[in-house]
Amino acid sequence: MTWDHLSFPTFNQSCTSLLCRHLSKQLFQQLKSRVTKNGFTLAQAINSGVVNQDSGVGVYAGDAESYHLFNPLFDPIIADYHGFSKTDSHRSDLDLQKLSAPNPDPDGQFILSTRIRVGRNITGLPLGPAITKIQRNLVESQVSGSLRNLTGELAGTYYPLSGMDEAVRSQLIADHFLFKAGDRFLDAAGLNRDWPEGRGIFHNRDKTFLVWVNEEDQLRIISMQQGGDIETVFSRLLKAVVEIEKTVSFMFDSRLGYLTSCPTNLGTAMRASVHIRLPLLADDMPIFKDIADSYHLQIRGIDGEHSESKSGIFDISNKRRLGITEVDCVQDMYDGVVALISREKEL
Ligand code: ADP
Ligand code: CIR
Repeated sequence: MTWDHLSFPTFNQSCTSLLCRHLSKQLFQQLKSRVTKNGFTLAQAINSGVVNQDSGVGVYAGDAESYHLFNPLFDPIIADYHGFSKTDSHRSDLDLQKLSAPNPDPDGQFILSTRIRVGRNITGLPLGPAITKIQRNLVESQVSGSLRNLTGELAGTYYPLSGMDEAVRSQLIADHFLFKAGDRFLDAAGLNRDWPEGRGIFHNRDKTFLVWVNEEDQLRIISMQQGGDIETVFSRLLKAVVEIEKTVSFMFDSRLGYLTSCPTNLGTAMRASVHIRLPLLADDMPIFKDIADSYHLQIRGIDGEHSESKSGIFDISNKRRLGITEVDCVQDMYDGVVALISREKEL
């Protein structure tokens, strides 16, 4: 679906995105002429959700200013997704001691792997949808330079996507370490411009600590490993974030927390997930979805967002990221996973 960017877009009857639910004709008229200092417009912010009518959300920010200039649209979407109202404020808590998440599956019957990531973007630059090629390349050199100083378990190597061997790239994606190319949601948001230049992946020897550079956010800092040892994965991530923040300053807003290109990632920008085998719940999706909703979980497929589940294996993660702390994000995921495992055992 294409549109002229000037007139109110048409939404299909079947569209359920937060964009189509919150963008009225009147709001479109009110916001359509606004432009941020980086030249980002309403049309660019909503293009992904207009072009991809199966979007769940459908909007992206081009810079920190977008969240203020277009707030009559962003605020209700943020409130809807995170349950975060205009008067709420964000709070960070990285204290591992406050997390209670012993391995929910010590026998390895259900959980295949655990992954926790945060998104980060550099202070003073546009976000990915509005960044220039020169700025993106600058991010890559600054971040890869900073990562080079990491030591011990976090020490690793940066691999640019440009010139990466195709077999190596495909294997990294298949093993769930690297982002895919050509995502149509990101594409319509302007996030795939100049691909693959400026993009890459850093990882340590064991691929338990990884950083994606210039994908949906400028950095995705990731800790992951096989099995269900959530506390070790969280602890490694915290260590990495603290180290990286010593040399790079990240965009942070007192109300919205860490700023990210997609409003679903605001706040902590944290997604804590397990890959988990739940074949019996998979056959009873209404119950599965009910438990997921009551524990604020999101169900994704095995290859990440917008993918399908295979062999009864799902990606289960915290849905809320804003207005709750990092510890709460992981606790949401843990509590929900314990409930899912208990139900799977009953079935
Ligand atoms: P993001 O987590 O950055 O929002 P995706 O949903 O696209 O993005 O997931 C990125 C990759 O991480 C995908 O390959 C996905 O399968 C993988 N992944 C997510 N959670 C886990 C997990 N718990 N174990 C292993 N791989 C995972
Ligand atoms: C969509 O709207 O479906 C995509 N732009 C992705 C939204 C982010 N996903 C999510 O629910 N956390």
